[in-house]
Amino acid sequence: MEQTFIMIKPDGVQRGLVGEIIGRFEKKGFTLKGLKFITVDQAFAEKHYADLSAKPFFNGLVEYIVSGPVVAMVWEGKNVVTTGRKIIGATNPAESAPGTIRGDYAIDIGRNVIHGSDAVESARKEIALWFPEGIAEWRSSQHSWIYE
Ligand code: DAT
Ligand code: MG
Repeated sequence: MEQTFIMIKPDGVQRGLVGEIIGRFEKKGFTLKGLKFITVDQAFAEKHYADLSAKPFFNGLVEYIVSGPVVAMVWEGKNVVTTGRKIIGATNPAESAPGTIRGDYAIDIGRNVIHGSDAVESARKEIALWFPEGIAEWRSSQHSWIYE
């Protein structure tokens, strides 16, 4: 089953959105496979966002991610990468549809509350980076009520 890496950024934690965000993924029917509350350092944040290192906003982005604790998660389910990105909404909250997390809870692109992997391959890399110890193996008892 497909997995994605979802991270509630420091602003989401500070603003008390952790329960709301986890609830949206949970109620959709996705399965929580890993979760940690963690403050990362600059080198780690730079690794996570390595693909963006040439961007003019990179330093500000790294500074933001290290500015407080984040909630790092692995969610599992059919098409969870693409659907997770839809639940999150467009990168710039000015363009995120209402009903999406960023559309409902964010205004500035540099304070957009949440991260979600953009492809199955980047999800695999991000899960390995954030959860080197591995993740839980379990199957929800609701499985047959969510999947045909
Ligand atoms: P996403 O988080 O939707 O996958 P991304 O991977 O392109 O978007 O960029 C990572 C983060 O960097 C994004 O959530 C917010 C920040 N960012 C992206 N584009 C930006 C820009 N033009 N100005 C400021 N911050 C930006
Ligand atoms: Mg991205």
